[in-house]
Amino acid sequence: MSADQIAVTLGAAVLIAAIVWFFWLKREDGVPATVTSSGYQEATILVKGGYTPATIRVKAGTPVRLTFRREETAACSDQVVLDAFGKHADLPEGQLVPVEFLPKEPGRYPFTCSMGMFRGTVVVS
Ligand SMILES: [Cu+2]
Repeated sequence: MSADQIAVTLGAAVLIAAIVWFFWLKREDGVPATVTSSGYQEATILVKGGYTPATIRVKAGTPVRLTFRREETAACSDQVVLDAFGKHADLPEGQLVPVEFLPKEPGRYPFTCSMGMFRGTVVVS
C-alpha cells in the first residue's frame, strides 16, 4: 500500500471506531445530569426494583443534586448510600429526597441500597 492508502485506511478505521463509540458504547454510560439555574448538576432517580436511571454522568468540580423518588414499599430500598461522597439518606415512599455532593475527581462511584442489592453509578468526568 502507498502512504496515501495507509492514511485513508487508518482514517476510515478511526472514523468507524468513533461512530461505534458515539452511538453504542457511549450510550451505556448513562444519563447526563442537567445543569440548572441553581448551579447544581441535577438528576432525578426513580427507586423501584432498582434505580432508574442507574448511571448518571456528571462533571467534576460542580455540585451535584440527585433527587431520589422511591415508589415502592420494599424495605430493601429504604435507604440509599453514596459511600464515596460520605452521604446516605432515608427514602420515605413517595417523597422527593435530594442528596447533594461535590464530585472532585473523575471516576466511577457506586451508590447502593443499604444492603448493596440495588446498584447505581455516578460517572464523574
Ligand atoms: Cu437492599
